[in-house]
This record gives sequence, C-alpha cells and structure tokens, in this order.
Amino acid sequence: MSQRSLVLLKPDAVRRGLVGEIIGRIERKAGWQLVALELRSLDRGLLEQHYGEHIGKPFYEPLVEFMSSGPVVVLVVEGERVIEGLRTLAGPTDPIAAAPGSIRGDFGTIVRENLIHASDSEESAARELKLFFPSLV
Ligand code: D4T
Repeated sequence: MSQRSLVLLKPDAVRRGLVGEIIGRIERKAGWQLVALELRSLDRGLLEQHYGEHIGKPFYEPLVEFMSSGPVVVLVVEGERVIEGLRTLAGPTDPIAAAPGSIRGDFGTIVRENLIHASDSEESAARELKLFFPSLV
C-alpha cells in the first residue's frame, strides 16, 4: 500500500543541525522515497490551517511562535505504509515517553520542541499535502 506523508523537520531540528541525521533515517527505510524537499519559513496563516484542531488550547500560541521561529524542512515521503511507519520512526509526541531508537526518543526532551511532524492518517496527509504543496500531483 504505497502512500504519501507530509513531514516537517521543525525549527529545533534545523537549528541543532539534525536535518541530515533525520532525513538519513527516513531514506534508509527500504523503498521509501523523497518526492519533495524544501527549506521554508512558515507564516502564521499556514500554521493556523495546519494546526487548526489546536486553536484555543493553552499550548497553541507558543506552538505557533515556535514553529515560526526559524526555517523548517518540508518533505513529502512516498512508500509502503509510510504514514504509520513515519509515526513509528518519530515516536510519540512527548519525547521523554518516546523509546530510544525513535527520532524524538533519541534527540528530544521538550514536548513543543519535538523535532518532527508526520501526517497521522490518510485524511490528514491529503489535507496537509494540498496545504503545503498545492501543485504536487
Ligand atoms: P505534530 O502534529 O507536530 O506531528 O505532533 P503530534 O501529532 O505528535 O501531536 P499533536 O498534534 O497532539 O501536537 C501538535 C504539536 O503541539 C505540540 N504540543 C502538543 C505542545 O506543545 N504541548 C502539548 O501539550 C501538546 C499535546 C507538539 C506537537
């Protein structure tokens, strides 16, 4: 079942020089491919749409501040069961609860600065791909 997922390497990953390390882990999964890759600064409007489900929650404003605090790497990854697989590779939202071997488990400590976003379902992936790469077919 080949799928596509939208991945963001968050500003902490870029600032800490972990882009190569994280992309390397994604590339080493057999059969997965990068189909888009870009360094981009995200504006508030886009972040509002991306994180719309969290508007009004206490962590929303600091999250938007953080996500617009520096460039992110925006990726589209394609391959076998890539949506579930990238969530496994990333680990759970809280890096302290994430297992060693996962990206968040190996490199993170703070929930907000958890290094990577990956689409959490086929529906989210379709929405996010359209939002970040409207011309990608
Ligand atoms: P993303 O969407 O960035 O891949 O993260 P998750 O899918 O793992 O988690 P999420 O949507 O619940 O949270 C989005 C984003 O908000 C930050 N966050 C989350 C935070 O700063 N405080 C919190 O209490 C929660 C739950 C981290 C990820």
